[in-house]
Amino acid sequence: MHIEQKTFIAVKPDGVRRGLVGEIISRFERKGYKLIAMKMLDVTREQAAKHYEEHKGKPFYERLIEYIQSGPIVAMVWKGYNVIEGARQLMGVTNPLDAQVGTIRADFALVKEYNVIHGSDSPESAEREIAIYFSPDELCDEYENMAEIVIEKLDE
Ligand code: D4T
Repeated sequence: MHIEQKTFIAVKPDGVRRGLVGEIISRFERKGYKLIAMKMLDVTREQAAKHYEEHKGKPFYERLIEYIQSGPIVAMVWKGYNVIEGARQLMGVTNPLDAQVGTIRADFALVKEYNVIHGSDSPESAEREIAIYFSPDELCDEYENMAEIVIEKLDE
């Protein structure tokens, strides 16, 4: 039985400003993940606080909140086979210097404070983060993408 998951991905303000939205979407599409929701928005202080509540009190917290509100983000929900771990593979680890060459952060970012993209790190965070940015009726999960058709065949 395959593990079908959803994850919350955001192109952060630096990624939007640098014109990396298309490049990032393209990498997720080529992998076979299914885009089920997307919008551009200015993150409110309330959304930012909810999103980064686990980091409250850390030395980089205030800068993080300022950064995520420094321009519009592109918020997305992607669905697919083990997409949470797979998306983190595509992104690379938090610090671009430690990220593997070929990942988004290694290819496009210099420092962890401006690392271009966010992705959920567990099914619980995915559910929590999706709810911060999307209402359930904004998820378009009715259509079938190619990868789903292939995976269904494996399940037969
Ligand atoms: P996000 O949540 O933005 O996708 O990042 P990660 O999941 O890769 O990393 P994280 O939650 O540990 O950190 C959140 C965010 O804070 C910035 N950060 C992190 C920072 O500015 N200084 C630091 O020392 C750390 C650990 C980068 C990402």
